[in-house]
Amino acid sequence: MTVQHLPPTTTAADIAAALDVDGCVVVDELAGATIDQVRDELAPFLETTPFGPDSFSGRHTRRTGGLIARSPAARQLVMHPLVLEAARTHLAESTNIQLHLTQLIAIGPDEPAQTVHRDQWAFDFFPFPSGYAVQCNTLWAMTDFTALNGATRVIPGSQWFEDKQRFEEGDTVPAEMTRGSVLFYTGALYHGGGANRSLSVPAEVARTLDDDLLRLMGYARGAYALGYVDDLRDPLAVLRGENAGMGFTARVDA
Ligand SMILES: O=C(O)CCC(=O)C(=O)O
Ligand SMILES: [Fe+2]
Repeated sequence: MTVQHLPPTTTAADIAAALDVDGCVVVDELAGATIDQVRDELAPFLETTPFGPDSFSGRHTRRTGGLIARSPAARQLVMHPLVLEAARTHLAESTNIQLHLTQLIAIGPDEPAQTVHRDQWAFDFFPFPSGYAVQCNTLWAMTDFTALNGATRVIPGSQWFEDKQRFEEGDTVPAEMTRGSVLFYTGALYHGGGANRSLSVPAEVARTLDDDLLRLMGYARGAYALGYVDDLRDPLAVLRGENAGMGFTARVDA
């Protein structure tokens, strides 16, 4: 079970074909520099957005809406010709299509995985006939999506499953993708936001801190058998890239 990736030179027909089979597909690095503009334009709004009010929205997650008004660059993503053509092809049974909502989602450290769901349940849980596409969603990666930092979890092919099913994280796979890539998925696909298990201080920030502070933060062995990395290596040495050749490769890259 994996998520198909298509190159940015792909066609709407290929995206729609992948959606028919898997219910989801990633187009790699389609956004180009627009993603930086969107990030810059939305940064002040994201900062003042409160955390979610419930576990579905995510109590460690910020959801900034109204992107059409708040970010001119986001309009380019919404109006991307390939995206629109793919959506129209996927939703061919409808006379017209309309934008449902826009959101910048920032899943914070320690956020657990979101309940696996279908986005078309937004329509009051109306039981649409199997195979009838009502939504074509796009999730643009503002940062790399990794299994560790909360990449969206999907069940490829699940658009054909029975409605109102419950799934666990273990039934899903992460839609990993690089920044600027976009995940398309149909409204019937079972999916959910991933748990963000990355550290609250990313490694690139940690590397700028003093050893004493890092040791206090946990980059230290707590006791003989507590807190070492792989072959009894000191966590601070691993962060600093020392002893890198010893034992198997450990990565502290979150
Ligand atoms: O955050 C994500 O990756 C997905 C969020 C989602 O599926 C939703 O809020 O409906
Ligand atoms: Fe969703």
